[in-house]
Amino acid sequence: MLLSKLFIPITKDLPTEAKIKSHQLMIMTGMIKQSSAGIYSWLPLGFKVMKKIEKIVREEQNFIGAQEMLMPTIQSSEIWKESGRYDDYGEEMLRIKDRQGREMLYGPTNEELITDIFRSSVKSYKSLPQLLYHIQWKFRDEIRPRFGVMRCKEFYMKDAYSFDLSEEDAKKSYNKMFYSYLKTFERLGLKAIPMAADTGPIGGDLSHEFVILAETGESQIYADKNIFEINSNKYNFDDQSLNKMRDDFTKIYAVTDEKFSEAEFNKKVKKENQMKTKGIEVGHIFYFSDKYSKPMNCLIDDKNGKKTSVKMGSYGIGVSRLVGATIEANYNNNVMKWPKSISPFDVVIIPSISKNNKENLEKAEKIYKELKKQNIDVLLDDVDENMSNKFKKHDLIGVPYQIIIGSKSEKDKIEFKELNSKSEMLSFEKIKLKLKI
Ligand code: P5A
Repeated sequence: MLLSKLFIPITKDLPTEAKIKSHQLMIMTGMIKQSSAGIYSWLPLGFKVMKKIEKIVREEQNFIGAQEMLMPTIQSSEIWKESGRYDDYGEEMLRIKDRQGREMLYGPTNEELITDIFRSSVKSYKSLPQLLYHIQWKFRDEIRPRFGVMRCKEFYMKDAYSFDLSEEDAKKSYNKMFYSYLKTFERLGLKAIPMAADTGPIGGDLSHEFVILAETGESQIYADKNIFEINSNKYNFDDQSLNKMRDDFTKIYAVTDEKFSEAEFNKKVKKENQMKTKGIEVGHIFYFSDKYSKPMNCLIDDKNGKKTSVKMGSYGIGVSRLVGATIEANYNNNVMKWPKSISPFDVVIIPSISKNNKENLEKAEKIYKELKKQNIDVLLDDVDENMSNKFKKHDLIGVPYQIIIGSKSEKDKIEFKELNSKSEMLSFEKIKLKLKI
C-alpha cells in the first residue's frame, strides 16, 4: 500500500477529549472516528488491526473445537423475558420497537438467543458436548462511555457458549476455553493474568477475568507476583493437564476488586509478593450451570432417558477493546510498536524524497515491488515530507520494521531499523529473512 493512497486522516494535535494514550493514538493516526458518544467508525488502519486480532481469536477458538456461527445483533425481548433478564438488565439494554410494535433489543450478549437455538434442536445427551461461538457487534448503553474503544456502547465481541450434560463435563469445557484464552493473548503479545472474578449480570459461581496490567486500566487487581511464574505452555491439550492448569493458576492469589479482602490477601500472600495494581479486562469466562437452561426449559435426555437441564458456560473476548489494550501495553515514550502478529503492515519503506532527487523513491519502489512479490504486507511512504516529520509519524503508526532509503544507503546495503532499536545496514537478502514472519 502506498501511504499517499491510504485513507489515514492523521492529526498532529492531541485530541482534548482523549484521556488515555490508546484513545489519543487511535484518533491521531486515524484508526477510528467517533460518530456519537461511545460509538465509533473503524477506519482502514484501525479496522485492519482489529481484523488481525479477530483472526487470531478465531484460530484459537477453532483449535479447541469450538464451531463458528453468526447470530443477529437484534433480538426479540421474548427470550429475555423467559430468562428473567429483560427487567434485570436495566438501562444498559438498548430497547427498540419494530413497526408492529414488537419489543426488540440490540443484543448486549447472547446467552438467551443461543439457549433458544439449542433447545429447539438438541434433545439428547448424545449430541453433547457442544461449543459454539460467534464474533459479532454488541451494544451496551454504558452510562459513562470512556477511553475510546475501551469502554464504548457498540463494541465487537467474541462470545462462546458451552453445553454439557454434567457439571463435571462443563468444567472441562471451561478449562478448554481457559487454555484457549491464554494462548490467544500470548499470540497477541500480551501477558494476561486469569483472576477469580465476580459474575455480575451474567451469573454463576465460577468466573475468571483475563486482565493485562496497565495503569490506565479500570480493574483494580490484587495478586501474588508468583502468578507470573506459571508457564502456560507446559500444559497439554488433554482434560487432565487442563484441569491441572486451572488448578495451578487458581491456587495462587489473584482477584479483582469485588473478590478482594485485605485480611485474606495478607494471610495468603507474603508482603514482598503482594501486587496491588490496575489492569484492563480483555476477556471474561463464566460457568453458570442451568441459570438460563432451567427457566428457558432447555432440557435433554440423559443416559437413562431422564430430562435434565443442560449445563452451560459463556466466554467473552473484547475484540475491539483489545486494539486499545494492545496500544496501552506497547506505547511508550511517544513510540507505538505493534506486535508483529497484529501490526497493520509488516514493514514500512521510508525514502527521503526531494524535488531534485527521485532516485531514492525509485529505489524504494523497487524494494516495495520485490517485498510484495514475497507476500510481505508493505507500506511505502511516498509522501513528499521531510524525514524528521516522517519518523515522527511512523513512531505513531507503529509498524515495527522500517527500511530507510536516505543518505546512509549504499550500493548493496540498505538501512533497516526495528522501532526502539538502532538501525543497521543489511543486504536485501538479510532483510527478507528478518521479515519472514
Ligand atoms: C461472556 C460472553 C459477557 O458478556 N456473555 C457472553 C459474557 N461477558 S462480559 O465480561 O460482559 O464481556 C466480555 C468482554 O467484552 C468486553 N467488553 C467491552 N468492550 C468494550 N466496551 C464495553 N463497554 C465492553 N463491555 C465488555 C470486555 O473485554 C469483556 O471482557
